[in-house]
Amino acid sequence: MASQTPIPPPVAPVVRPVTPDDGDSVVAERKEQKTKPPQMHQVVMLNDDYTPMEFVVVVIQEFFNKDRESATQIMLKIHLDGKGICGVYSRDVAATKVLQVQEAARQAGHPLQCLSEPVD
Ligand code: TYC
Repeated sequence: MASQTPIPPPVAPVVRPVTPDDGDSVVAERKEQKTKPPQMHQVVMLNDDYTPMEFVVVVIQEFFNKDRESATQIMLKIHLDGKGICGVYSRDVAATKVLQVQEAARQAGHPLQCLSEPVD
């Protein structure tokens, strides 16, 4: 019969004595939990030469919840400046607004364009 290696007796764990603080100790401080507000995105509408003003006003009213007066002001700003902000939202909501506008424009056969971009 093969001789078996004897199992060594259990070794007691090394317990270091608690030493007094020598001044070199570093204590990790718990960081204050700071949740940053989410990055907001603005939906920018672009001017073009073909989309009727009335269509743009209705789109701004419908998808950006503006009254007729505000929607008209925004449309005129876009018409004059080349682009304008229709609203500021979380990233997903802004992306949805862009899709809604693109789909409405496509259905109506207008080249109206808009995009979403992070607000600085
Ligand atoms: N420039 C267009 C016109 O004269 C009107 C328009 C305004 C088009 C805003 C797009 O985002 C736009 N019919």
